[in-house]
Amino acid sequence: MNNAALAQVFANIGDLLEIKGENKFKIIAYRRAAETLREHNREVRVVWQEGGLRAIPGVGAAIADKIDELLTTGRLGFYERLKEEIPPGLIEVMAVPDLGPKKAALFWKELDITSVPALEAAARAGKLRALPGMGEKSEAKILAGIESLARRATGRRPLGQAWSLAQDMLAFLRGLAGVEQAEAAGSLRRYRATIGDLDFLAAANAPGPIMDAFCAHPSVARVLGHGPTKSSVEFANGLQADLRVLPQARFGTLLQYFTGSKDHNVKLRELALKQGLSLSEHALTRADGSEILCATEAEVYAQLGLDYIPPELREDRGEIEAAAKHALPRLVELGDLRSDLHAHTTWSDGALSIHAMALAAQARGRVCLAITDHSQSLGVTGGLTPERLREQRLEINREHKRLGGGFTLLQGAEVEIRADGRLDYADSDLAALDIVVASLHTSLRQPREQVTQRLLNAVNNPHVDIIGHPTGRLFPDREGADLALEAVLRAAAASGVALEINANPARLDLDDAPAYRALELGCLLAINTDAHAEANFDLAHFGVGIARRAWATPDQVINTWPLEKLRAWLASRGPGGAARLPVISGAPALKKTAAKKAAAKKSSSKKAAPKQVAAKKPVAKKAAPKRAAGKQRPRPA
Ligand code: DGT
Ligand code: CA
Ligand code: CA
Ligand code: ZN
Repeated sequence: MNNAALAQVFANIGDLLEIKGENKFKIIAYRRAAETLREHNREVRVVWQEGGLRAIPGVGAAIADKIDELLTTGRLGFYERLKEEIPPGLIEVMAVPDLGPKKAALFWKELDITSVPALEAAARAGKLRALPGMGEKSEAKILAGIESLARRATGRRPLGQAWSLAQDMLAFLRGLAGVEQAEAAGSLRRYRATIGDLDFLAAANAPGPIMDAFCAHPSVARVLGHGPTKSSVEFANGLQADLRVLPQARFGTLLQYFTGSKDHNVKLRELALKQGLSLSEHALTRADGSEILCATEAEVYAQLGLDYIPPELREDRGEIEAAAKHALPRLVELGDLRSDLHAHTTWSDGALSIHAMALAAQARGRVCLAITDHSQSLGVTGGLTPERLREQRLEINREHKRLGGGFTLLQGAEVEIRADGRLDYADSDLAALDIVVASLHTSLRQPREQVTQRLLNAVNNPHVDIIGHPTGRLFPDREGADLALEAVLRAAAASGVALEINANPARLDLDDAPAYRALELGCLLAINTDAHAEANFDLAHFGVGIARRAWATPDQVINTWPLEKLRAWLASRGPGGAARLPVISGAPALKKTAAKKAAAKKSSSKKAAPKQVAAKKPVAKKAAPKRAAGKQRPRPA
């Protein structure tokens, strides 16, 4: 069993327990284990053989025993018994968008529905609408959900699902005798949020043995084609992969060609033709048939008179024109990230203490972490009441001191944008926080106008600094809210709120296109991991990849800012922001200013309607975070 298969068992257990109505902490523990196993950067089987299961974060005794049983016997008694109790087909039923465990259990108990086809038949026959809490509308929604499920089944995989498989295979290829270089190309290298198939490339003089080894790899379920320089395989999870091998001297053109995108390649080939060169994966060929070999991609682009174009930009959105004019932006890089401004701890649904999360962020080179646990109305996550929030502040201040001067802990919250459009905390509570992330998690299926208005309320609330995962989409089975995104982006540009690119590959939200548009309109971005466990901090590169696809430069991403700049920006926000005092540097977890608090007190008698707050918001002069670079960048085609 590979990591993905192991993870799936625990995810399924979580789902089955939820249908059963088990204790939520137990359910969270299994889901967390599933996530940890899926993201773990080593093969769990190998870790198990070394006897190191318990050292994997989030793997306690109960989970370790179950992994041991699975890897020893290929089965898990606990899981088998659970499947006898709860029909496993309900897991698929739950995968229908907007169908939770409660509905799945209801359909099962009332109508004996244990599969998606049975559910579809019942919906078409109009049998669901009579059940408690159901109606014609919800029945129609379920049919639409089943349809979108079918579309996805044939379609693309989330990047995160393909990533670890790709890394395993790359390590394997790089370890083969005769392989001088191996890379994963295609959409994965370009950091598209979803992946059609994997494309592996290797540099070697004798391709035969490499093809054989690739096709015989233990995670390969089926060989679709096995040729002299090209093979195609399918993995157990249905994902397919191609491998191509050419000598090292030709690796540059090979890598360029199979990184794509197709549109980028077509335009590049046209450019080559204008210069009398034909571009293929083998070489650049002159009219007389002589070849120019390129061992690196940089040589390919240089031969055509272009600056090197990073893979994330290769979508024919103006990057070739910009490269010709030496006007490509300096894209944000992983190493630019100084802070992570969205993370959870055991205070709500995270796996680790504040201290442990701070150390984990610090170990990855961050100098600042915002603790943003969930707010009170999100019951399943153990969201914090205002009282608990105030208690948490004491611990954050303590931990901040304990960490010494080199690392800053901020107290924030991921405040729920409730179904009624109000935020989940009173303004006075928000004002006491260093940073506020506002997110949608519930009622995502509200009509467009209503759900858009909720987001606008948050964007316009002067206490909100970041909109978390703005559309709320979740791979593989929850589409984002039906937002009037352009209106939201424009409002964000006006209010100065930053829009998150949530780096978790289950989200990648905003995605590249809306993030590009956001930057065009003058918005700021935040790249956050939304970490719930130590390993989640390693997901930051996914968010950076999406930001790079959006042509983001470091100054447009608030996480790259030096701490003083970030603090000044945070301080400049909020009611009366422009009037606030300078921040005292080196102070423990900063509090929002007295000015901000006073304004909050004035405006809020217990959760004032957000629209009123918005209307009162002064047109505060923002700390000029705005983009010069972005405005100069070439426009997309
Ligand atoms: P995917 O797999 O759908 O997520 O997207 P890609 O970009 O990985 O596409 P894929 O796997 O079909 O092909 C890999 C790259 O190979 C693609 O980005 C560009 C190149 N390529 C494939 N087909 C063509 C083609 O017909 N013409 C040109 N110029 N390039 C192609
Ligand atoms: Ca591909
Ligand atoms: Ca392919
Ligand atoms: Zn979160």
